[in-house]
Amino acid sequence: MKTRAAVAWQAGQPLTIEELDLEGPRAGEVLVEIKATGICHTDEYTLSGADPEGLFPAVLGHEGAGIVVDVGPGVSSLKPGDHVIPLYTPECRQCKFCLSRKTNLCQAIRLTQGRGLMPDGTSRFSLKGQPILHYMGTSTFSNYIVAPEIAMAKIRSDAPFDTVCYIGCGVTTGIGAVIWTAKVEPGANVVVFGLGGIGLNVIQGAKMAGAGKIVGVDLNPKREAMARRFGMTHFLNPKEHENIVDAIVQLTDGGADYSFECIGNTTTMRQALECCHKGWGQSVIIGVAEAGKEIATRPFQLVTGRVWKGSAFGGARGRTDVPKIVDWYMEHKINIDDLITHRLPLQDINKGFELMRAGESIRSVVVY
Ligand code: NAD
Ligand code: AHE
Ligand code: ZN
Repeated sequence: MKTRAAVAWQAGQPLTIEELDLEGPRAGEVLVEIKATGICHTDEYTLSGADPEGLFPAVLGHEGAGIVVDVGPGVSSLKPGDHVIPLYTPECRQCKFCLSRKTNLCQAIRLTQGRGLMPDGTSRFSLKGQPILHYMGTSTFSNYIVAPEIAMAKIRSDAPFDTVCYIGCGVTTGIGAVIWTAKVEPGANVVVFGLGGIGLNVIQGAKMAGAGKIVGVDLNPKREAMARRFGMTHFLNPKEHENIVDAIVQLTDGGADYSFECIGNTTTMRQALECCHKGWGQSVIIGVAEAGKEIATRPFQLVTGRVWKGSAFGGARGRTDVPKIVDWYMEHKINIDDLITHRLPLQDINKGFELMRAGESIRSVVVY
């Protein structure tokens, strides 16, 4: 069949809209009509050329929602008509990682996913016979996709696609990092570096967890009002402080119980660790740093009890946890609507990237 898709031909170039050929689902795969997709900073990171796994030409996008149209042989958990959110972190429930119960990082298809291919080592997308690569196993910048059954969360059918698509990455990443990775307890002081599409969901998660002070740090003063609406109690702009770590330590009576880096900058990663409370403060890295970048701190920071951690997809086990987050949204326990600042048709997808680069949007959603 044919599918309209935004193709990334090479790093740093705008996407172009193409009519691609899409092969049907093979064993264990499903065909999904994507109804809406968010644009996450990770798409921009890969498009920029900074992702060591970034391959071109590819169909980017990993924050979608849609409807199953067809299923391949052996698919048992999904049928045509089911509403789904594609998962860049699948959940096979059989691999060593899934069975460990210690991580959400299912590795069943990670190798081929990182090479832009389906688990059998081939791509379902092509243009005039030239294969076009998948991305993160999801490629939600295409109106139709093929993906493995284990990489689909089945969700309730009354949830609107143009908001719950954000649960495919940003909402789950931010809220999950607080409740599943850090396990923030009531009264804890939380510091959030970067108040974009991820950081604002960390703030929303911290509020849900009953955090005490919730301190937001961002260079963009426009982020303050929105962050306060989601539960931030104090805002710090690093431009207004000689030493941001000292400012945080002073504000939090000795340091953060939990900090979250939601930028992808190795300098702020160090600050996020070093602003943590001596003896127990934990810093969670969510931001994705460019190829070649490394983090540094004095080991003394760890010797004296601070803990450095990371979180991917909020520690969520997608097929199990994503449907629950959709329920939270439908029950008005979490707010997604206010974070979606722009809706665009596919042909304007590059505008969505420009809005992100300019700091004008929180989330832009492409509606097919
Ligand atoms: P975004 O562009 O919406 O937000 C980034 C925010 O950081 C902006 O508000 C910007 O003003 C602020 N910022 C930039 N530089 C800063 C600095 N030096 N000091 C203070 N603030 C600064 O991006 P996003 O979609 O929220 O993504 C944030 C990061 O999280 C990215 O690196 C993205 O790749 C990563 N991410 C990781 C996961 C994961 O599973 N680990 C999931 C999604 C996104
Ligand atoms: N290819 C990148 C990896 C980037 C990365 O860390 N991705 C996160 C999700 S970001 C979503 O917006 C993730 O899930 N990581 C775990 C994994 O297995 O990729 C690089 O830098 O190499
Ligand atoms: Zn993302």
